[in-house]
Amino acid sequence: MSVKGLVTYRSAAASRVTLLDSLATYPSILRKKIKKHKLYAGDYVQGEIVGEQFVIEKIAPRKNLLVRPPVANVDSVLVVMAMKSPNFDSYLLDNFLAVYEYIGITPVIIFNKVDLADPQEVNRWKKLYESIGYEVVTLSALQEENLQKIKHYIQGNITIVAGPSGAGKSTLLSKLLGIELKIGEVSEKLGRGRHTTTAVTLYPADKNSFIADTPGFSKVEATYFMDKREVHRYFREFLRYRCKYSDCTHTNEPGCAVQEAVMRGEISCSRFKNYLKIMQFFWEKLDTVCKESRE
Ligand SMILES: Nc1nc2c(ncn2[C@@H]2O[C@H](COP(=O)(O)OP(=O)(O)OP(=O)(O)O)[C@@H](O)[C@H]2O)c(=O)[nH]1
Ligand SMILES: [Mg+2]
Ligand SMILES: [Zn+2]
Repeated sequence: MSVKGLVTYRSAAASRVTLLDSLATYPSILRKKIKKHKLYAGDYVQGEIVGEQFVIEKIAPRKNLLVRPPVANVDSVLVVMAMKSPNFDSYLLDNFLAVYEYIGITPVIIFNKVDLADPQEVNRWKKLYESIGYEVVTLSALQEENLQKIKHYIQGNITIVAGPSGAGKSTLLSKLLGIELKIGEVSEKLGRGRHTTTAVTLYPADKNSFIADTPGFSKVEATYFMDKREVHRYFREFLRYRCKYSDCTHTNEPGCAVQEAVMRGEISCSRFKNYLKIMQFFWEKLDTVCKESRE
């Protein structure tokens, strides 16, 4: 009998499939005739249970595929940033946001370690990103403060927890799921000569909800994923303005409505500075427009 499942574990050497109704999990193999097909965590599959194994016969078309870590059919991304220790880095966050916008997944921003941070500063950043249109949750994973606010973004979804190293992703996931994830040691690395593959596990959260931890990046560059001339499309608030040229990159073009909006204080200096840094463009007006008093 053919049954449906979800690939909840994938490494270079092995995979596991979880049945969605019972959550029973089986080691899985690909049936001979699709042996050459690629298989990822997050793949919805159809197959047969033979003995103790799930034999995959069919892999459903993917709606998306994230590369680092490799997970298919991602519905939701939580970008976790520490507000302190390490210090909040808006450039890193803006790069993360642009990348997920580019992939087509609206990220939810999680500001973690609020127990260590200045509440006013946390609030300032929260307001800024909310004004752009992002959902922002502030919490302390360690002190289990506000964790329930995240449930809403996980329900019924395949979610990945992303963000820089040390942000508290593994801590958050451990507390949320009530499991013991080894902090800083969640994704096992399999050395394969010069190729290193990361194993991915999707943990069951709520009903029909699965969530994956990811190894932290210390650096994410939007331009690694997309062409420089495209980056402006993934800074949401820029899309509210119509420049003289429809393909304006908001750098050296005349009649740039985005630069005018920065000058009027409608677009945050922090965001525009980070954008210009990605574009590696020097705007001579930046220092006068963005005085210290403006974020
Ligand atoms: N004070 C405080 N510390 C936290 C909080 N969340 C996590 N930490 C600590 O921050 C450190 C890093 O936490 P991890 O959960 O390993 O961070 P990570 O994002 O998984 O890091 P990588 O796996 O390297 O990407 C640990 O020492 C945690 O105890 C928090 O809300 N408050
Ligand atoms: Mg971790
Ligand atoms: Zn422009």
